[in-house]
This record gives sequence, C-alpha cells and structure tokens, in this order.
Amino acid sequence: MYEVDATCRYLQHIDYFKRESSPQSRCRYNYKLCEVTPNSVYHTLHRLNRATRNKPSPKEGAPQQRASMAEEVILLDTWVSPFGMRARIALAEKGIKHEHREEDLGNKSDTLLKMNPIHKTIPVLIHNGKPVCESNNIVQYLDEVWHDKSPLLPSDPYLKAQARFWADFVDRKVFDAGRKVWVTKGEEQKSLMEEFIGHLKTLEAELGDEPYFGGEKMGYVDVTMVPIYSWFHAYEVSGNFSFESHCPKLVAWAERCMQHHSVSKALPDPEKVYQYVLQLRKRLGIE
Ligand SMILES: N[C@@H](CCC(=O)N[C@@H](CS)C(=O)NCC(=O)O)C(=O)O
Repeated sequence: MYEVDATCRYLQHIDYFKRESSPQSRCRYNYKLCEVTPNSVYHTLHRLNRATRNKPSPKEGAPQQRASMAEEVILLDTWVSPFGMRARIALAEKGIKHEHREEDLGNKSDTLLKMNPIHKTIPVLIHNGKPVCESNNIVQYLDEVWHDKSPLLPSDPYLKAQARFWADFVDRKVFDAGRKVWVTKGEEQKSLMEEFIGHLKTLEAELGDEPYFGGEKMGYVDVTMVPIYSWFHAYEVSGNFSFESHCPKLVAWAERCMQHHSVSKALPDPEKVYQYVLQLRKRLGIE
C-alpha cells in the first residue's frame, strides 16, 4: 500500500512541477521527494493497471478515448425489427465496424438472455463485453461514444430535449399504435389504424418544411422514426389505403432518408415484411 501511496504522490508532483523545471531535474526531484525510484513507479503502475483492467469503473476514461481504442462491437438483432433497424442505421451512419448476430426470438440465445436479462428483447449492443439495451438508448450511446462522426443529437440542451421528446412520442404513440394494428381485426383494427394515421399527421406537422426532423441533416428523431417506413407497404396492402394520400410530406421525408445508404441498407424489403406480418397474424389466429 505504501508503494501505491508513494506512486500517487509522485504522479501528483509531476503534475505540479511540470511548469517549474526541466524534465530531468523534475524527475530526479520528484522521485526523491516521494521516496520512490523509477523502477518502483513502473512496477506499481503496472500492477495497478493489471488489477483494474477487468474491472473498469463507469467513470474511467472519457468516451472519446474509448472510441479510439480497439473496439469489439456486437449487435444482437432480428431483421424485421424496427427497433433493431435504429441501431443498424446509427452504426452505419457512424461507420462502426461490428459483428451482426441474428437472433431467433422463438429460441433466444444464451447471450441475449445474459445480456438483456430484464427485457430479453433485441436489439442489444455489446460494446467490449458490456451490454447496452433499448434501441433509443443504444442510438444515444453510439452517438456519445462515436460523437465525432455524423452527430445525431444536437449539442444545444434545449434542442436535445426536444429531439428526445419527439423520439419518445414515436415510441409511445406511433410505434405503439402501429403494433396494435397487427394484433386486432375488424372495427377495432380500423379505429386503431385511424389513431396511427393521426399520430403520423402530428409528426408531419412537426416536420414542417424542414427536410429532416434533425433540420438540414438526418438526426436522432429521423433514425428513431424511419424504420417503420419498411412496414408501410404491409399496412397499405392490409388496409387497402395509401399513406401518400394521408401524409404526403412524411412519405417524401421517408424517401429522402432512404437516399442515405445507412437507411436503405438497414431497412428490409417491404414485401418481405408484409409476408412476415401475414405469417404472424396466422400464428396469432387473427387471419
Ligand atoms: N423498447 C424496446 C423494444 C424492443 C422489442 O420489442 N424487441 C422485440 C423485437 S421487435 C423483441 O425482442 N421481442 C422479443 C420478446 O418480446 O420476447 C427497444 O426500443 O429496444
């Protein structure tokens, strides 16, 4: 313990004397003052480093430092999931190399159960062995750690709060109403569909004349919302209507997002989604 204390004192002194003297005299002076030798400093730091390597504290290292180290990034995902698509878009926007693992949600992997024991849902991002769960949380995490490339959230606190508000609206209102449409039929389904379209119109009004929810550039709300566009075809065929006639601006916005390789690569073929929905409704005994 003495060695550790002495080494800490030595490191503090280096800092203090940095401005005071030449590098040589600084070292000699500090070693002497702190009763350490170059050898003991080296060995103590080496030991401390080894002891903490497997136990990183949450405060350790600034995010940008971590992003520049060798990274292991894994995404547990399922192709049809709009939540998974959010993570895929953010990873692609930021050009983050990662391993993509497709989960069978009918037979969840041990890794998924271990990494997301609370909800047991995908997506899960595993960054250097540590899990990050919940899609919007993942997008925010990626944006913070890899903040240098394609920032998604605004840095201004007020604009950031607004972006989070709308992303929450997408989750709570749009995605929720959209999901309920698939597990109902008849009149109930019709009224849920109207509710769903109502929420889309609210979003359309929020978009206004901007090209993206993020303003001139695609941002957090765009990444949160655009995945559901891959399900529009399924809604249209099932409900025999057109989104274009109800919310043309929103459809134009989605098409604009699709021009981004990150989005077109992350979203699956709409016809494949429709076939998946049909199967799902059959399995649930709705069709
Ligand atoms: N709020 C979660 C929702 C994730 C979610 O519902 N994922 C679905 C796939 S779309 C899932 O893993 N379902 C498996 C289950 O519920 O057992 C998020 O944003 O990540």
